Amino acid sequence: MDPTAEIESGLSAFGEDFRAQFAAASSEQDLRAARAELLGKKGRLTQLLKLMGKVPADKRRELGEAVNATKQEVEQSFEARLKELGAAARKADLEATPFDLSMPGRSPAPRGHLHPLTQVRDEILDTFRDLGFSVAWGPQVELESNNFTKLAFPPDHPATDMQDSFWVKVEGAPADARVLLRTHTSNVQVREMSRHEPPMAVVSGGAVFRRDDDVTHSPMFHQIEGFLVDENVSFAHLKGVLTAFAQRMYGEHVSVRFRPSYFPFVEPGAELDVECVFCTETTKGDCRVCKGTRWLEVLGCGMVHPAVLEHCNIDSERFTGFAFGLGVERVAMLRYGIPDIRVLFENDPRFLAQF
Ligand code: FA5
Repeated sequence: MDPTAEIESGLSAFGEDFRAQFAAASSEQDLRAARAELLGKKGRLTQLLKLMGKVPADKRRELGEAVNATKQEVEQSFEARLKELGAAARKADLEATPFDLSMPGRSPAPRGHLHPLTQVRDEILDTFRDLGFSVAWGPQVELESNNFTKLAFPPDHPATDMQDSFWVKVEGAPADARVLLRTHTSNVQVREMSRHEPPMAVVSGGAVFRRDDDVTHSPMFHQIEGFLVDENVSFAHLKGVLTAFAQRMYGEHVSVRFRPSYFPFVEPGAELDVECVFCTETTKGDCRVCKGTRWLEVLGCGMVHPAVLEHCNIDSERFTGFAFGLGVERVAMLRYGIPDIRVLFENDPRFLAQF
């Protein structure tokens, strides 16, 4: 075919096609693809232009102008369609369901916090730290001598029984070095008093173990232990420190009472009760927590038995001291009205999230 005729017919077909193609493009992406197909390096117009070299010189100018005019038309038509598509997209956007800016956002993953028992333990330790006590820690696996013997437990005391304590078999240990899971934190008394000279004021906390299991007793629970040894320490000091502690924990105006009690490692021994903070005008006499007694038992205490001081190489003629111990679970249960100790160890997030 004659190149001039070929270009002319190509241009006229082209003129009809591009309008149809642009009109059919329903997105900017489609429209740009159609344009590239027409005007791009391998596009139909470029192919026609390649024939220009074969066109006789006298026809070239006229034909060149026709090609340029077509090219311009394509560009104009492209721009017009681009505007149309843009306007349509904007209209669709405006007519779409609007964003609800008042909708609550997605909340971030919940943050964890310390276990309620750890919170209570730290609060008690902090209270004594403020009163001038230093904090010490002791092992949970302990020698019988530190847990019982040096604390003046008689060898036949029921607490030393297989039924009450968890004894640990240590291969190759001498027969007189029996080992158990500590039954209280009073082992820290023996360890600290054996290591340091008075004066000393120490508080400690941690897990202890007993063969107990009911709604208020768990085989593993936590205690806080405190003791102070110096010259001329009397029961008045014990009362002053523990009353200050009770007021800090349960309120400045809370009443306390000391009831005589027995522990082998103190003499005299006592139990500290605080006035029930759950009794109200309506529950009076029928309070679920204190069972109508109006008092809550908080801790065991007493003057350190001279035998304990001597076992730790402290001169009991010169030094005296007081000691106390309390159950952390009991404080937490009383404070939060938790009726069953086991929920403290089940780690149910529905329970823990309440603290
Ligand atoms: C003692 O353990 C003494 N060592 C406390 C002491 C220290 C007295 C220093 C004097 C001087 P007791 O066995 O009463 O005492 O235990 C203290 C507290 O631990 C109890 O009042 C109770 O709150 C808590 N407790 C005892 N057994 C359990 C248990 N199985 N589960 C949870 N708490 C318990």
